[in-house]
Amino acid sequence: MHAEPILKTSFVNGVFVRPSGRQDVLENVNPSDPADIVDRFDRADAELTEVAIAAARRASAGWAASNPQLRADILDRIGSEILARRQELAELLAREEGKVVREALGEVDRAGHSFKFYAQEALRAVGEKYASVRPGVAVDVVTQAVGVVGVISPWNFPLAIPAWKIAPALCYGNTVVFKPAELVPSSAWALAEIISRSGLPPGVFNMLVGPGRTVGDAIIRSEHVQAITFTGSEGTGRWVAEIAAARLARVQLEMGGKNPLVVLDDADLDTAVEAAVQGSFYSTGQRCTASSRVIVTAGIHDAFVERLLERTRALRVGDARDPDTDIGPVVDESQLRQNLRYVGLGLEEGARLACGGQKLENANGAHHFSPAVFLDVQPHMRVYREEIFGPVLCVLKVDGYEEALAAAEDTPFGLSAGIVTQSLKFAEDFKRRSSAGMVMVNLATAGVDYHVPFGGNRASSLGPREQGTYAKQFFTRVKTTYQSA
Ligand code: UN1
Repeated sequence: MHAEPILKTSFVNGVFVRPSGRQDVLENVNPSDPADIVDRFDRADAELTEVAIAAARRASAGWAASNPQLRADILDRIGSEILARRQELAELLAREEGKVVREALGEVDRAGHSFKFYAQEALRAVGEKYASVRPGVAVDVVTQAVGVVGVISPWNFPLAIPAWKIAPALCYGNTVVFKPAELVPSSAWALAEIISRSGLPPGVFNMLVGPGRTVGDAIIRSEHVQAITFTGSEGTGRWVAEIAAARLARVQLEMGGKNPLVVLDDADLDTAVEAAVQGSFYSTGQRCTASSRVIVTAGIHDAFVERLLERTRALRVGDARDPDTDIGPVVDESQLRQNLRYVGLGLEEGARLACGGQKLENANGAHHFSPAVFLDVQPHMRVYREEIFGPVLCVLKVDGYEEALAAAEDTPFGLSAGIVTQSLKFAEDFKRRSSAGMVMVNLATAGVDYHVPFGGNRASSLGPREQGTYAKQFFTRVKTTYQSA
């Protein structure tokens, strides 16, 4: 039995708006238990989005000129409350997204720490002074807020990705119109509620729960939104970029990956298996940083595969809130269908399904899917080349390091790449020659720090890096001033 939840709404101009009465209700379903409705939301529409954008616009000049101590205090307060409520927020996150609570706790911490990092950054507004080539002239270079920033975030990190976009946006003096993914509005609402009590002036932060085709579309097309930071699929990213480019708005896109993990003959077997299992299957493989291509040299291939299969078969798939669960449910039915379609495709292409890849029957109707390992994979196969966004790992057997590196590089993506080796020579060479934005040695391809640049190349990312001090490149613009004495 689940109680009928109240109707939640969007946050615009400093208040949670009254329900519209339009009866356009979004039900947030728990993927571990589809009968459990986490929350019900009154969907925002394009009109409310315009109201939010107008509020953000009005608040823009005041916030850009605000005292850095005020910004630091507010961001710190938000971070502190997130960290203080970590257990509760992690359970909510696990309940609406389906990642296990252990991982959700890590995500909540990361969100809290992002706010605290940018609280400090707010106090580090620096400029540069140059000597001019003209006598008697002084040159100053300063950075300033961009204006109104549209934040569009995906369902797989309901709190951390909004945090690492919203915190730097606010830190550098921008105002925000935030649209979370419709699959995970409850963590976003909790974040908005915390932000609503942080002391931010009305209009500086706005959150709209609603569909991409109306709310997202209005944000992307609005001439008053100067910058859009987006994380999601490559297809949607291209759509965002096209519209933004046409009106010359700034964009930052984080999209897909088909990340390689190279395992060399000299690898420590435990490290290799752990990195593969964690990188490929944790978070149900629903991470753009997941390692879905494991490229293994011939000498270690059979031993690695044997241990990998043993470990994979032992993983427990179940309810995200059960402490015994390793892999939570697939987020929804359409993602499950995609996973199953790719498993079918892999078999048609001639790869050998060594374990998993099945929908697991489940009394409560949750979408459980057993982590899959494909062997005898060829580099041209679509199952090996295209992003699936599920726990499906392809093993490619290669002869040696050079062939492994070439295989790792043979992809339209370029987000994360890993290598497991005990050789300093190969580790250094891989770090130098990999064209991925993030390179991992003896670590899983997924799982990153919050205070250093995040992002990739080619079809994975567009625009400046996220996170850390590098985020400033996207969230500020540069002004050069000349003054004659
Ligand atoms: C991580 O692997 O720790 O959408 C972060 C994603 C990424 C975040 C991954 N933007 O999966």
